[in-house]
Amino acid sequence: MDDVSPREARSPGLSRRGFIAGTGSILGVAALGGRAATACAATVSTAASIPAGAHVPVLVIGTGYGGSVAALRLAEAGVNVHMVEMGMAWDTPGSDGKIFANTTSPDGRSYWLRTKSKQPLSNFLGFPIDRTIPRYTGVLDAEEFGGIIVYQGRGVGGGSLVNGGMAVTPKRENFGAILPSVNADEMYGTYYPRANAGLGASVIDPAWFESAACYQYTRVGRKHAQRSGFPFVFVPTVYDWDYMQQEAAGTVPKSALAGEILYGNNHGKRSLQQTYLARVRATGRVTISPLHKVTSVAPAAGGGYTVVIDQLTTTGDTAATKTVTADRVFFAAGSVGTSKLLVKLKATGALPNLNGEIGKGWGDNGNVMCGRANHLWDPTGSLQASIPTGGIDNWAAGGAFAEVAPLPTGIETYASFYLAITKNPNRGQFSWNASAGRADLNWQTAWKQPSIDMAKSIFDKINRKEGTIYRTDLFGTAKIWGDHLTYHPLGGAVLNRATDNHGRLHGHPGLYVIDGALIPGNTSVNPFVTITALAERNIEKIIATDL
Ligand code: FAE
Repeated sequence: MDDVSPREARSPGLSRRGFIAGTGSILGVAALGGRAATACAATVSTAASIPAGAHVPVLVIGTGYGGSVAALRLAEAGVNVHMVEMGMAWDTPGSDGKIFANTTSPDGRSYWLRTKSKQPLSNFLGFPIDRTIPRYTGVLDAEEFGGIIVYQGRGVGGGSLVNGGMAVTPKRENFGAILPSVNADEMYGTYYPRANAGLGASVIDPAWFESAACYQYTRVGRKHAQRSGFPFVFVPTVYDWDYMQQEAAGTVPKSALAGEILYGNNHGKRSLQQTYLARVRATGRVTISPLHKVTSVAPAAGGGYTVVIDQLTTTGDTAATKTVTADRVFFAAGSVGTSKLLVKLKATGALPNLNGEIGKGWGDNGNVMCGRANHLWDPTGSLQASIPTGGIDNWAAGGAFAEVAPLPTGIETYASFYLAITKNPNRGQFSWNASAGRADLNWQTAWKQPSIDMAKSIFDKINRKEGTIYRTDLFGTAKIWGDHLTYHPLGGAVLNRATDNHGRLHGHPGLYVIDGALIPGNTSVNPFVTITALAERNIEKIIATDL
């Protein structure tokens, strides 16, 4: 099987061999069907992944934003790094020629170890739209806790594989409430610009926006916002706008204009694979083991840390358990992944000196969704670019920032759809459930009520002004609010509480947190730029003082 992806073929100077270790072409056979997915599990190569008994200077758990920044800057400083990622490499097309499945036709590639899809919008016209899929180590995890479903990316690139690409820097006046112990001058002078450059963030060409059929839904959203007196703002994204214009012209394969987003974009979106991780790869100092899940970190007898890793098959079984040693370990498993690991390691005595802040300060970034039913003379368009590019800012007055989101169904829905980020003050806590052998989160669905109230500060007013109503058919029957989920988990190992002011975990020198777990529950906008900028800030300090 050929393990050179189309992207690699365009960049022959950079070999992926030896960088992403041990996946071969698992997806090549497996992407589409249950049988193929099962059959291909046996083909997972163990040849080049991290060997049992290895001793590495730095081990990074997870390959999302925090992990990619840490790996890049450490490698540039001359340190060899091994990255361990529980999800797949996502570098090889399936038998349909595509790496990722389309949003409208989920298959095994779409969900992490589920037999039925779990779409954020579960219904349309009241009818359930989830479908049976093969159980497979797919790209989107809908992780269910007591009162909330937390959506997360799984694979090399973490959340960048599945997210909407909205690259938003918070307003400076809000920063003090987001990360109170961090110097805002440094963030806005150095680290936000560094992060935005590294991520490839840019704003849509306003002239093209005004004429593009695929952004009619956003123009309608803007019109309604402005008629009710709310500021509409363009937000930067990491999508390649030139590519999208070519999609619209019909000269390249479509991605954003074919509705690709939630289960990955085959073209156009600059995920971490095309930005930070491409640079990581070019250093020649970093290797990645996909389908490897860290289950334990504990002090090693001779110094450093003993790390236990399960190697997974594509049906989620453990093919091998490996024990390695690392001088330093960076937790970059995402807010949920890092929190779950740390509460377990503290409670089970593996890392007994972690402090009492572990697991605390978790928030959902105030996420709540809703749709509005427009009049028949106010259509939002049958062609909708899957990359949102604008939002309604009512943060100061009403505690809500609402992105004007697409409903890329391919048909006219007469719906406006929104994901609101709100100033919800509620915070959850992870704790170790010893009898069940898992980490629990104590979030309650009722804790979303402040988010609903804040979102209503925008949409009740717009509905009154436009003479329109909320859609009640998207999250069930007769249910207005998508209050059962978040895309933006944050916190659980909060900066300057569970760690020092640069992410060093208290109690165990050489252990660091460098992902969304550091941020106490809310960023006032979409979070990945802030996660990236904070990681840039922290790793610079850690390299200068600890290594
Ligand atoms: P993350 O990117 O989640 O990476 C963590 C990685 O660690 C993952 O690849 C995991 O598979 C891996 N991992 C977890 N546990 C283990 C383990 N035990 N062993 C090995 N590996 C492990 O973390 N944010 C925006 O700013 N703009 C958007 O438009 C946006 N849209 C979104 C849409 C969706 C559907 C979703 C799900 C998220 C969206 N986000 C968006 C959120 C954003 O993707 C998220 O905040 C970041 O990805 C979090 O970055 P971290 O580095 O914390």
